[in-house]
Amino acid sequence: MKNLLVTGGCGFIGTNFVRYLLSAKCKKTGFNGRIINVDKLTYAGNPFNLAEFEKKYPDRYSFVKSDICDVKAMEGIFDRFKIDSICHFAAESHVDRSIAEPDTFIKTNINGTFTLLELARKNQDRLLLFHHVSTDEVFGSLGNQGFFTEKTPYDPSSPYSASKAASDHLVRAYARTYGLPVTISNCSNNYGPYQFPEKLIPLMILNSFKGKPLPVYGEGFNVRDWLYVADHCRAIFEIMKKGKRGETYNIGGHCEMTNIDVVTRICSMLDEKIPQKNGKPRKDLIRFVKDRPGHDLRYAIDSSKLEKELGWVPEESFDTGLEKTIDWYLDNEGWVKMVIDGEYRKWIEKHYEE
Ligand code: NAD
Ligand code: TDX
Repeated sequence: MKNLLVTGGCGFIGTNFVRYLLSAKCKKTGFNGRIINVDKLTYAGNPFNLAEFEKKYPDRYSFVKSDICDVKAMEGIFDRFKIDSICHFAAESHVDRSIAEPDTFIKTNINGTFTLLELARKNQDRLLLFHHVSTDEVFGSLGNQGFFTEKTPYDPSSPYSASKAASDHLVRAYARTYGLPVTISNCSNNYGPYQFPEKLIPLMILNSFKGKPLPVYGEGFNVRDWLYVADHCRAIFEIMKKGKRGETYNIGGHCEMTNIDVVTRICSMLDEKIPQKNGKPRKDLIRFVKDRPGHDLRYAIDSSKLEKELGWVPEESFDTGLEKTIDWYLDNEGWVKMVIDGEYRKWIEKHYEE
């Protein structure tokens, strides 16, 4: 992989992935190619996350602001950078937004993936890999028992998960029909640094830190299988290097928790670190609010294929990962202010108008 196109690299997982590949730790993995990060910079994309790398590694990292749905622009990028491999993160990713306004989910997640697949097909002579980053939400909801395996039938519940399911099907179809070298990963809920504070864990960390209400949907009994983002990034790169072409791999942390347990754990960790001035426990801030429509009850991943075939196991437990995450949000007030105020958006408009 000499010229790796990373889409959506200014979002949460994409940022962590690029940082992982360019970090000293990753030297061991043998990646010494160039990363071309293409991101539209939606509300969820922050170019400052990786800005330092443009200066630090001008030969190894380039950023291009572009919409993956823009065929002409993407064609130019494939030609200019001689793209030979792709790791596709770019997506609209928030379930609640997909319920309120599904339109962009269909455009980016389905049409955007289609655009990339077509360009990959046109450049197939030099294409080594198209890795598609997807989610466990494509499988729909589990009852109280069982796990999602790679063979579980798709049964998506939200416009978001339906759009991701459609993109997974397209990727698989391009492998079968055109022989495109693809791998797909379906991962459970991620948490960690740089996650936009609309998602459960960063929202609860920041609200509880400020003494604001903590909105828990329904009764808080829905279960998610949490994975620290660095473990996800490592899994993706292992699959890219060693995964069998045409195959799907589930990625999960063996870490099922009810939402109410997650929120309570965040409250108690923060109470231990920085007690509230009024002396009250932060769990008193929890408010049970109207449930999400079509709210999947439970997700749980069986990642034994990845573990057995590629030797990957998660390094972080929920407690160690959560502690790192809380510390990151407390230590990075500037980043939090920047994304909440949206101040940097003015900079983006000015900078990219030229
Ligand atoms: P995110 O919302 O934080 O980041 C998405 C990035 O994509 C942003 O930088 C955004 O600007 C960019 N983007 C959006 N539309 C674009 C377009 N049309 N063209 C170019 N760039 C565009 O999302 P995330 O949480 O980092 O998720 C990344 C990928 O991982 C997604 O495909 C998501 O479905 C998948 N995933 C996420 C999780 C999770 O828990 N967050 C779990 C499993 C899989
Ligand atoms: O305020 C909240 N209160 C609440 O109870 C929010 C934001 C969420 N929730 C619940 C809904 C879910 O059961 O917490 C759980 C997690 O919610 P999100 O953080 O919105 O994540 P989820 O809907 O599970 O989807 C996430 O994981 C899979 C990512 O957003 C997806 O991109 C990924 O594919």
